[in-house]
Amino acid sequence: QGKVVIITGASSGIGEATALLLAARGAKVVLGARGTDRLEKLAERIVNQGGQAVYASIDVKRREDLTRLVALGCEKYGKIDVFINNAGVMPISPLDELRIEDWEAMIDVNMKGVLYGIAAALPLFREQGSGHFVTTSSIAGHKTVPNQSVYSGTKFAVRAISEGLRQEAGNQMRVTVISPGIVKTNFTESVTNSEVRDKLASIRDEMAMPPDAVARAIAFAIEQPDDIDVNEIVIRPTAQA
Ligand code: NJP
Repeated sequence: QGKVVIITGASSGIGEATALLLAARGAKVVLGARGTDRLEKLAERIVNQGGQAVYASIDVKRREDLTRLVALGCEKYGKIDVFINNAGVMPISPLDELRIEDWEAMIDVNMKGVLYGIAAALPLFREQGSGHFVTTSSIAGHKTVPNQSVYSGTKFAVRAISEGLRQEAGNQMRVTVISPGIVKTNFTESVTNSEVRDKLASIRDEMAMPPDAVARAIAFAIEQPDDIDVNEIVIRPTAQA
């Protein structure tokens, strides 16, 4: 209730579902992604439902965009309580194909984007003496499988970074990692290898859980009392091995 929550990757999937759920429960949400049209519609929908939302077009590959998002939240709502580092891409492929641009995109968005988010909010959280970082990792951040090495690497990395952050934060901040299994979202669209994309899409259509399920897990972590830190939630469809 009344928490100010920044969400990156808010224009679709898990980020959008989380924005809708948290806003319905009284949070003031600050939405960021590249797709301005979708953000505008989402913010409008939240406001029409009686909630509070602002948005900014940001690219998490640019550090200054994350700084701008934090500044927007502070300007509109006076503080930031939660920073959800959720934006991510998954253009997976076999390493032999040397899709270097895809590797770089995953490192830039999934890893450096998360670090830029931390850099944007950490000084403010220290100043406030409170704050909560939530980062969307993955089951792929626990175990890798063929074709997913680089994606997995970025998701292992953000779990490690989050755990280090938690240990350094002392009792001023909470740090939560959300590690979902397969979720029914647009994530397959970033896969440039059509064979891998089709296979992933068919697994998704067969068993993926709705993004709402992940949004509820995020809400659970955020809504704990301040002295309770949910460090990680692993959540997958029952049918996923
Ligand atoms: O996917 P999708 P998800 N700068 O594609 C944004 C992880 N995950 O909800 O910029 C800023 O619907 C993009 O917005 P736009 C996954 O790794 C998923 O599934 O407008 N934003 C969109 O809002 C990721 O970390 C599954 O294109 C950027 C959002 O990111 C997180 O869940 C399983 C951006 C992606 O939404 C959310 O992904 C798992 C940039 N440069 C982990 N690039 C799963 N779906 O199965 C992208 O284990 N975005």
